[in-house]
Amino acid sequence: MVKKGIKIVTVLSMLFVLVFSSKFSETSAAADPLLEVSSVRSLGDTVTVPVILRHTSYLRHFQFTITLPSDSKGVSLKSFETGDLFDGEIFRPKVQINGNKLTLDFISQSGAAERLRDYNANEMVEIGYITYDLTEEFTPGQSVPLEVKNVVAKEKDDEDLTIKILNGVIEHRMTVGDVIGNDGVTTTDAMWVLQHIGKNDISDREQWLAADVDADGLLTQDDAQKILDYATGKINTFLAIAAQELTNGVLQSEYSAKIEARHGRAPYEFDKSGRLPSGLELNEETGEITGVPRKAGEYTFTIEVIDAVGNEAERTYTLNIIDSNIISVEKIAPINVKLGETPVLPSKVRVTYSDKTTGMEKVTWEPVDTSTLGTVTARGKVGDSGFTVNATVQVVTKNYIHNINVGYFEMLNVHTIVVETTSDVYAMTVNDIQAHYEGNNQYSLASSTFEEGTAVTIKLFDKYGNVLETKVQTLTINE
Ligand SMILES: [Ca+2]
Ligand SMILES: [Ca+2]
Repeated sequence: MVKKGIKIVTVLSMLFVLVFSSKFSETSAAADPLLEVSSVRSLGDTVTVPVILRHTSYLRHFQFTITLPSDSKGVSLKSFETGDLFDGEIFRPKVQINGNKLTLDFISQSGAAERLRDYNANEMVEIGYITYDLTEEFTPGQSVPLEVKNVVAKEKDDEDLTIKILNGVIEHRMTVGDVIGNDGVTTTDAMWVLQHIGKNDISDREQWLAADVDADGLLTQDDAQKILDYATGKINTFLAIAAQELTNGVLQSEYSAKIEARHGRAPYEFDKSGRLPSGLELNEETGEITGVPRKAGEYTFTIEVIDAVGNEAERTYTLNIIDSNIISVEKIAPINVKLGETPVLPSKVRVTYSDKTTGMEKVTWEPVDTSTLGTVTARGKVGDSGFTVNATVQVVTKNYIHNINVGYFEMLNVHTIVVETTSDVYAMTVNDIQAHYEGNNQYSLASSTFEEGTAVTIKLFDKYGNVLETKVQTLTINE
């Protein structure tokens, strides 16, 4: 009886794979054999990295090495545990650990090639699990690549098996979905998220991002449900497409937007269902939608993504193509607002007209709901053009910036920007140039490339590299 049950499950999972892979069958080639060293995150003092072989029919001999860069700090190889197939019964394992170099060598016990599909209908077998020790030298936000080298793979008749390699990575970050305990994604994480919905008490950006598993910028019941589904094995990925509102396209004017995948393994492949406005195209590798729209109207379409290990996700978008004498509006930088407060949005924006001249147009903003932490979109109307403009508003618990001072040394023609921040801030850039940390939560940058009266973009980051705040500052001397 038990065996029969397993068989039914196997057949169902095969059907599942068939149904879900058919969607992409037109665009993607048949899946090639793939050796995957996982991409994992950890905040603890150890991390376990699965090594997985996918889409491989036969295997007789398999040998490879996994190494870390020699200058990796705080990460050291501890042990390797073989998966069921590779622990001696089917394949004879030879495991060598030499410093941070792991060499694995498996030969089939029968001497002949083994049909791996007989052991797993899902076309993936676990070769094993590597455990690394992590010390304080492996600082938050750091990542270390795990590189696969010297691959020897033989299949039937001792022929070489061509195998794609997906190198691994260890990141000192919070695992997506593992919002408490640093003990993996469990039902406790789902319950925790459920209890924090609407409470607005997650002030740590990294924890917030790890909880928003569906990448829609809000913490909702869907996130808790997805974490529960993951913990109970119903889903095996948090791959998602980040939510965003697409800005208007204008008839006969260049359009560009970028769809972004989250929580999966790059490289990604994008596809669409439904119709894009004629003249626009989706770049299947980058997720960019570009072109010159040829027909006005409202278009709804779905973008699908498949990651490097075959997981899939989708999101539906609406894009308006309008006929306007304004052909583009200057992009508005994301802004922060404190919970419950009104965001300060620009009352005017710079626009480009169809005759290529530019000017300032008034914007009428719709009210923005800042009652919950997360990311919301502010929508504004540009004059009476029919053109709408979006701004990303990040609702946060505190102001990360205490003070900005702009100075000017006339003799050297150098502007200085000094920003006092909260202790959450670990790095700052001005126009993507790294600022210096002066101690006492103070960052500074001096440059002769800045001009009086122009605007610079200040970005603040937390210790994991997440953007805490983006601020556009006009260089007006105030000291
Ligand atoms: Ca957990
Ligand atoms: Ca969410």
